[in-house]
Amino acid sequence: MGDRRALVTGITGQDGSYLAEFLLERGYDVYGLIRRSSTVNFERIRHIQDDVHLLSGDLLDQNSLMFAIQEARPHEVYNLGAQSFVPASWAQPLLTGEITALGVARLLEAIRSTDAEIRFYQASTSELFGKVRESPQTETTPFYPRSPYGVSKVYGHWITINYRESYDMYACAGILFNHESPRRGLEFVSRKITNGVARIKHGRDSRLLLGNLDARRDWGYAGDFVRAMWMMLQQETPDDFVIATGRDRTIREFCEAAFGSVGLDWEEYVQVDERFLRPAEVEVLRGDPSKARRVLGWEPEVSFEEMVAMMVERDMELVALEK
Ligand code: NAP
Ligand code: G4F
Repeated sequence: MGDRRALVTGITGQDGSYLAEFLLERGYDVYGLIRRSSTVNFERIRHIQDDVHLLSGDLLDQNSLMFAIQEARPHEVYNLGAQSFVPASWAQPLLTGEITALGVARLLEAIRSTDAEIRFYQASTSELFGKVRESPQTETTPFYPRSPYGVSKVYGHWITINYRESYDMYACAGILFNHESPRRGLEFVSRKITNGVARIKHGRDSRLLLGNLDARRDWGYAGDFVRAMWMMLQQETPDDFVIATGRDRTIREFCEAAFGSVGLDWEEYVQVDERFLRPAEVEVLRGDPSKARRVLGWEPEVSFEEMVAMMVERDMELVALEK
């Protein structure tokens, strides 16, 4: 048993799995909230499944959050659970709001009524900036979200700050820019590309259909970004931080790096398909992580090129194993 206990919502997701590993390495007792599903989706946490405590619950269900807090008695809660895929938020705007916006308030209420000393991390996002008002974006850049997901995250962000200011709770929001890894969901553009590269290289596919190739993102590595979440909760006073690499690239450049890492020319395989365009696009995101560097001492360790190579390599292995 460790001295510190942490509860992670979204533990089955990309970030949840890396954060759980990170906390276990630091001797934490790690509790993870799992929502019921008819098929098991523990792919990302299978290797640590016996080392963590899994609790049944859902951000839609207030009582389940109360029980989870009472059961885990955590010192720290990391709220990573969300409907996190931007296009799905146009298809299901109300559900996205229930989970990604009101889910934050439900969890904060569960904490406040159980033990207001618990430290809270909210997974805020660069999608808050949307149609950006200035570049690069900092902690003080005004928000202009461009999707029901972004709008929901604005609520999650402000309710976190509001609970800090209303109840003196230790609640932080990390405004994280896009971060990727071999565990990224297949629907996000980075993994869609690296998986596509592997399928093409193995002769399983002949083309890759994408949407807007001109969009720009500030892509970092998920393993580096979960470290920043923990660092935020170790400060004397709670605060909000932008976590980013400070460099943006286009989807084309991502394609060039991914296809290039296995000796392919992306332009021979990538085609634009209008089905993947969005009703309102976030054209460009680039964060300024100066405050995180200065106050937290946080620096990313894995470069863009290393991350892309790592993702392609893993997808090459996975596709080779597919029957
Ligand atoms: P992800 O892979 O999509 O994982 C989302 C997690 O949320 C999954 O574990 C999912 O569980 C869980 N979840 C969904 N609905 C839930 C509900 N009703 N109750 C409880 N849990 C629920 O997302 P991620 O990339 O790890 O991102 C983690 C968090 O950071 C999210 O809040 C995301 O919006 C935010 N964020 C991500 C990025 C990024 O670039 N990755 C950047 C900024 C912010 P199931 O496995 O059961 O679906
Ligand atoms: O990889 P994406 O789907 O990520 P997006 O929309 O930036 O959101 C991710 O990062 C946010 C942080 O800024 C998180 F809050 C959020 O939860 C999620 O993790 O799309 C990136 C860009 C977009 O501009 C999109 O239009 O890639 C463009 N894109 C072009 N073709 C595509 C595709 N995106 C997807 N998913 N699929 C395509 O075929």
